[in-house]
Amino acid sequence: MTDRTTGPPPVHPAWLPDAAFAPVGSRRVLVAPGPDAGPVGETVVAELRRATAAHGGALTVLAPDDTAGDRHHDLVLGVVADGTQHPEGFTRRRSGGVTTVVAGGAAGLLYGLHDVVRLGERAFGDDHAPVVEAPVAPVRMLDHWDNIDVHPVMGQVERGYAGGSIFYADGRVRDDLSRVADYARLLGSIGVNAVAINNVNVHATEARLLTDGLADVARVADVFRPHGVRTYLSVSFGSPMRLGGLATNDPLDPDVQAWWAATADRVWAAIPDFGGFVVKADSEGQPGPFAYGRDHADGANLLARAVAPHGGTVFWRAFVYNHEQDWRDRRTDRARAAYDHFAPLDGRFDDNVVLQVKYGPLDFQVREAVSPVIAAMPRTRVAVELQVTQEYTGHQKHVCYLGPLWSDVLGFPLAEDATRTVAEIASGLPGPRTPEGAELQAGGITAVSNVGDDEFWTGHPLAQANLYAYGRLAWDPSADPVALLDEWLDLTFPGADPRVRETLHAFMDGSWLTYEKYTAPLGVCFMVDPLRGHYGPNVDGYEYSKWGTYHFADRDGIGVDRTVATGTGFTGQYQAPWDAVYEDLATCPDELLLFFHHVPYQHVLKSGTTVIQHIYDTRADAVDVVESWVSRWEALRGLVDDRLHARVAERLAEQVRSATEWRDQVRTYFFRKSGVPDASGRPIY
Ligand code: GCV
Repeated sequence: MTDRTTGPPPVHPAWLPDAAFAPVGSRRVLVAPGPDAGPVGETVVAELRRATAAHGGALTVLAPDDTAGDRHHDLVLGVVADGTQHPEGFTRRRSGGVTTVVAGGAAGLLYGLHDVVRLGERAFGDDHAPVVEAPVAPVRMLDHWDNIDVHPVMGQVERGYAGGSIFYADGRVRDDLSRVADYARLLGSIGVNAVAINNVNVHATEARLLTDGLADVARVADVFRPHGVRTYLSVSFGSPMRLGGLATNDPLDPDVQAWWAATADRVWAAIPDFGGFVVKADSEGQPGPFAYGRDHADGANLLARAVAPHGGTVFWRAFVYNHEQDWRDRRTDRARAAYDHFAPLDGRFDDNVVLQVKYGPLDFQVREAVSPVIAAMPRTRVAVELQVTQEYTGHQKHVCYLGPLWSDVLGFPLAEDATRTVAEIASGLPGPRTPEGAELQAGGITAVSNVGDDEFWTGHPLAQANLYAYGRLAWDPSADPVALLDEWLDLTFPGADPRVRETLHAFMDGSWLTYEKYTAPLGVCFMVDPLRGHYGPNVDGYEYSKWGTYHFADRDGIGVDRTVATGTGFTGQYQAPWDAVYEDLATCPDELLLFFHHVPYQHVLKSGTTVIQHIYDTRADAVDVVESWVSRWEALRGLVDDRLHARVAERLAEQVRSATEWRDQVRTYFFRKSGVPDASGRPIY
């Protein structure tokens, strides 16, 4: 189907192919961006111009002093900045055969336009009452773990599975930022409004973005701005010594404070709408305040005070733990670390600090308990951090649609007697039991991006759905992730044979649970291969290492006792009722059993089967599922773009191979450990 001669293949349009704009572009459209439209308003006009030119419609752009005239339009979009609309929100209605979008500002106009694009023909159907849309979280961010230089172990994009960086090449910021512009357009269409453009592990070259590289950062910010996206930098706590030649990085040292203040002045002079800094301090070898006997409130406030005069924000990561642990030490529990470090600091952070907390207490596992830190700091702005890049979920070689995982996390009722969800905490929204007059703090929702300079953006073309779902869930955490999958399918494959949607929906819908079933069981985590960057099985890969992530399997049983009664006490970090629910074997949910308890292999799950038989059965069943995808995908040959078909086919073959390896190693490992035969009689080696 693809007709191409020479040169690099065109970049895949992801969920914004021209055809997705046909329902809007074929109509008579009026847009009134208003007097303060700015670059985002210009983007809206440009999108409509492009769509109407491609699909035979007509566009009228109303200057601020014009009146609409008496011509009939099918779609009318405008800004009414009178405070009745959320500044990033909009109201859509259909009446008298006209669809109207009234936005609170230019960003809302952009989001309203894409809302209509997503609805397609349905936006032009029967009259309906106004639908009010506004984002739940104020900041909806993507973090890039991109390096300028190619790191010898991690490559250019740390935990990146889609080629090189879209921002950097040949040791500097790219001259040609057209891929960044395409990316910015994709992000604007799903409501992402913030991007940090370099790795939180700040190496020497990237550190200089903060000083010598500012003109280049300003060029990147210029590209994001028209799509409503603010630019942030990851910065090193060690910058005063590294870049400023100071003798210390001590947060209480006046010279250090002056250095950060002067640096922030220069940043905002170059980029007046710059967002702020993301900081990984005292974490996996990055410098931090501990070296000076200071705590993380001292550290975060140092930067916060430097950026405050400019309206900047500091996203301070809570991923602080001992990465030099002795595996023989059974009392130290990495899961406890973030709470132990940060919960006592609640109330000490400045207003422009956001504590960025990974969704689980370990590290973006396929199944983890939700981090208790998120609920532990009511006087601190908290952002929850997700991982779109598939570090632990198959490196974008495996189909693993993560929408359902994030939906579970964001909707989890972690606080206030299980009435206030993670998304509500991150967005500063009250739950039903929030005390009256409580001051609620909004942090935001953030995630590690999964894109690179690959022609499909994400290596595995179907991993585009994860980026899409992330943006849509950050906008509305209550959205149904399965409906979001369908949205993505409809936009990405507009007008395709219905078998394309059916087949892809069937694969992707439950693919996270399928992945879970052939990898580490029942919330025990890890078992991934450290030597292949967390890809593929290695049951004992982390068992005798310094990283603090153990499963403790022996001949009798498996799991980590994190109870207060007999274990590490981690369950005690949860608010009611979760402390009690997780503490008690009888109430702990099956899927997290081994995260919280060490149990015998013959322990009977709520599902009625034993732990060992569950391990045997689910691994085998999951591989059967993955194998069934291959022929179903083959049947779509000719119905989707050839290159896309070939890429997915190649990745599916690898998924089958890898899932089979997982199945056979995990089943065999536990048979050899336990000596318990598989009641199903399936082969074990
Ligand atoms: C950017 C995990 C990853 C690291 C990552 C770290 C983090 O440990 O394996 O690559 O570093 O998380 O989130 O800072």
